[in-house]
Amino acid sequence: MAHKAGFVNIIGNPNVGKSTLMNAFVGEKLSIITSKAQTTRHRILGIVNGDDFQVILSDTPGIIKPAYELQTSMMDFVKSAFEDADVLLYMVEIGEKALKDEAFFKKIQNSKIPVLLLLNKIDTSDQETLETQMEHWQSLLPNAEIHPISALENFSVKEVFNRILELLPEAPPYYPKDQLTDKPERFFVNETIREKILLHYKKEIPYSVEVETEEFLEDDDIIRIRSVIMVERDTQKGIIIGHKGSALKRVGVEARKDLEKFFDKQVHIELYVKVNKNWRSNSQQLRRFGYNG
Ligand SMILES: Nc1nc2c(ncn2[C@@H]2O[C@H](COP(=O)(O)OP(=O)(O)OP(=O)(O)O)[C@@H](O)[C@H]2O)c(=O)[nH]1
Ligand SMILES: [Mg+2]
Repeated sequence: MAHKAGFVNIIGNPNVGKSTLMNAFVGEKLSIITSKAQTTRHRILGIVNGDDFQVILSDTPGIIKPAYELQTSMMDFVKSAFEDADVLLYMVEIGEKALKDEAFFKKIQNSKIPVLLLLNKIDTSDQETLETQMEHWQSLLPNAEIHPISALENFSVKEVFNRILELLPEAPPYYPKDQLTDKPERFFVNETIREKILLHYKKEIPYSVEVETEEFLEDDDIIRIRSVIMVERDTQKGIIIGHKGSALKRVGVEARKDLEKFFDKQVHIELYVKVNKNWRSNSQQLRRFGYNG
């Protein structure tokens, strides 16, 4: 059989379950997941390899109207996902009406490539709501193929994957067949730490944080990691650290446990907190953290 390969890019509003779906396809926790919007800030590749196929999935940030430069860069990642897609996975969740950004929605409506509309979180819905929602989306996007799924419960994920394989063009693999992602190890360290911050801190704190791993030393039996948690203001630094360092300690312990699973090795983490004033609006800093800036 001929070899098939291509880019399958997942886009949609914040918090609809894009990262959950990518992880379900890949079978690894490549993307962090939380119940907060704007969890994903990058375009992250997850590659699923088979003897006669290579599906290159892209998880992307949820679509928003940018208010500061970091968010502009996040939306540039979404734009790039429109440009190279062979198949577009437009994810919505039950109850949602339309994409908040008109321009992006028009792009989906006018898409020349196949669009699969994934109606996610159907585990939270009844049959009647589901049918109404399917009609609603079919009328908005007559060219899209609608698939009701639950990324969390792994419902219909396999069926969608098989449909993707049918739609992919014949092509040789773009990446080595043992490659799982385009991101380096340090990226997953940064993201795991950021996930714990999203989970345990409130209000603007998670959105003011970036993580940078300064040291990643791998021995035969242990990985030694030193990472810096960057905040925008002095007051945020105190909040991150917490009473006698207890809050920061919790972040470290939980991140270590996840990373030990991810790397299948013992992990030691040292965490520091630094103030990096207004990094979210500083092009130079953003580039340093892997955004376009
Ligand atoms: N009930 C239910 N919850 C889901 C499902 N898929 C994802 N979730 C939950 O929805 C929340 C958001 O999931 P994510 O995968 O982080 O969503 P996302 O679209 O990547 O979010 P951003 O990166 O912020 O744009 C998490 O709490 C998930 O557990 C689903 O099929 N059913
Ligand atoms: Mg995400």
